[in-house]
Amino acid sequence: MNRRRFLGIGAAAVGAGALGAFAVPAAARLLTEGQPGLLLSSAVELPEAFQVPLPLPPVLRPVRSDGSTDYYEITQQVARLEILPGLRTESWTYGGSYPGPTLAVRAGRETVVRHRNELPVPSVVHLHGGHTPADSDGYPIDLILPTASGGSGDAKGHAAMAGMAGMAGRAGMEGMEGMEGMEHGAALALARTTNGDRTYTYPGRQRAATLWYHDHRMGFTGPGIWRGLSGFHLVHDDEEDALPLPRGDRDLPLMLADRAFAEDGSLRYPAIDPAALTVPGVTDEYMNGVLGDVLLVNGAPWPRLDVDRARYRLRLLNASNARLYRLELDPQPAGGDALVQIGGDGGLLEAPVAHDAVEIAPAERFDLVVDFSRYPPGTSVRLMNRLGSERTAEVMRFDVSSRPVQDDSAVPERLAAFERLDPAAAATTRTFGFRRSRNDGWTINGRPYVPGRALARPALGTTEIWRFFTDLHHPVHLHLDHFQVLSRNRREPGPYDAGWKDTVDLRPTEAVEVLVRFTDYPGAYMLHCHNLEHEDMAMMADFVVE
Ligand SMILES: [Cu+2]
Repeated sequence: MNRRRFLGIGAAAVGAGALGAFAVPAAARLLTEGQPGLLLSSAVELPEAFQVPLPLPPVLRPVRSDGSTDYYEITQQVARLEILPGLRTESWTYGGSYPGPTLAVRAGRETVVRHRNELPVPSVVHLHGGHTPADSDGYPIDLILPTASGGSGDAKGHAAMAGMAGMAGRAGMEGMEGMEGMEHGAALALARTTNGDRTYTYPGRQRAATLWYHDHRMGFTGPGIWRGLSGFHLVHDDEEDALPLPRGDRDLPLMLADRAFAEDGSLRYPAIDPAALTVPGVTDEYMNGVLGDVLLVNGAPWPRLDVDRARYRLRLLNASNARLYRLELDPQPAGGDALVQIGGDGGLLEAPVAHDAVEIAPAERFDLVVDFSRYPPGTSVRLMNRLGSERTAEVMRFDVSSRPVQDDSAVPERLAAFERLDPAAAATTRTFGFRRSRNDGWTINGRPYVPGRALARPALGTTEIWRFFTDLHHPVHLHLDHFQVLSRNRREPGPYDAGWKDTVDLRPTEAVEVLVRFTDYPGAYMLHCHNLEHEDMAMMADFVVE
C-alpha cells in the first residue's frame, strides 16, 4: 500500500522516501532563502496595481440574540468569486465571500456560531486567538462532514472518512510499533465528528482584540485557507470603547494574503492530492511553504483606498500560508514613526509603540494607527512589503484626499490596563524544538503530529515558561491562552513582541521564551507552526490542560 495514502488524514508526514531522496538539495535551498517558502507563479497576466477599490468584508448580523448570547449562522460553500478583474475563481468560502463575513462581538457576551458545511470536503473551524472551551476550539479531527449537497451524493463523505479509516488501519496493522499504534487508535476514539453542521460556542471571556476564524482540518489547513476559508472576528469591550481611537469608517480590518492563479482564474496550489481529501501536504519543492505572486488585501489584488487627512486604525492580519511581510509606508511622513502600534494578537498594548516598519508573520495581527494628516493633500502613499520583490513588494495604496475634515481621534499615552505575568511564578519550564526531520517531515521535539499524544500537561490555573527553538523559520501559535514574550535569544523581547500574543515569529536558529497562564478551560489544545504547509506536514502537537 502507498504509505502516503495509508497515512491519510493522519498527516503524520509526507513519506520518508520522498524526504530522503530530496534531503540534500532541499535542505540547501531551505537554508539559503531569507523568506521561507517557494514562489508559485500565476499563469495569468497580473492586473495593474491600485486599480481596485479596497473591499471591506460584510459584517454578519446575528440571527437572534437573547440576554446573554448572540447566535450566528454561516454556510460554508463553494463560490465563484471575481478576485482578478474579468476572471472567476472557484473558492471555498464562509457565506459566499472572501474574506468571510466579519463577526463583531462584545466581550462578556456569549457568541454561538452554527456552521453548515456545503463544501466538497470536511471542515473544522478554529477561532484564532479565541479563549475557547476545548470542544469548540476546532480540534483538527473534530470534522464537520459535508452535507449531502456539499459533495456529489454521500460519496464525498465516504471519501472524507477514508483517511480516518486509514488511521484505524494503521493502528491495527502497525500495532507492533507499540505506543505509536495505540496513539492512532486513541486518536480515532477522540474524533468528535458531526454530519452537515456544527455549533461552536465562544463564551467571550476575553478582552477586545482582532481575532480571526479559519479552517483547521488536520492535514488540509493549507489548501482550506488558500481557497478562501478565513474571516475576521472582532471582540469589542468597554475599555477600548472609552478610548478616543479612530472608529467607524476609519477602523479598517485588513487581511493580507498571497495567492497564485491558473490561466482560467482558478487558484493554483501544489497539493499532493488536489481534491484535498486523502493525502495531506504539498509536493516536495514546496514543503517549506507556498508563496503566491498576487498580493490580496481583503480579497482584492493590490487595492487602493481614498483616505481623509485623519487618523486611521488599520487592523492588519497576515492570513497568508507562509509569507512573511515587512510593511512600511512609502513615502514615510516627515519625522518617521508612521506606524503607531496600539495592539497585537491579544488586544491593546499598555502604551503605543511607534515603528517605521513592522514585520508580520503568518497569523499575527498588528493594530496600527496611521495619521494621514501628516501627508500633504493629494499624496499617494503605498504600503510596501520590503521582504517582497517585483510585484510582491507592493501591497496597497492610500490616496490622501484634499478635502478638509474633522478628526477628534487621538492615541492616548496609556491605552489599557496590562497585567504583566511574573516569570518567578512559573510552575515549570518546558522546551519545544521546531525542526525538520529527515524521516518525519516537520516535527516538534522530534515528533510528527499524532492526535491524542500530548507533549505537555499543564495544570489549570498555573503559569509556565515555554521555550521554543527552531532550525528554520517558524511562526509558533498556541491555542487557548495568549502569552507574553519573556526573552528572545536570551535577550529582551524584539520590537514586534509587545503585548499579549498568540503567535510568535521565530527566525532560523532563534530561541524565544514565553510566559503563558492556562485559564478557565481544561482539555486538549494545539501548539503548532502557523506556516500552513509545515502545519499540514505534521508540525503540531497537543497539550492537555488538566
Ligand atoms: Cu514552521
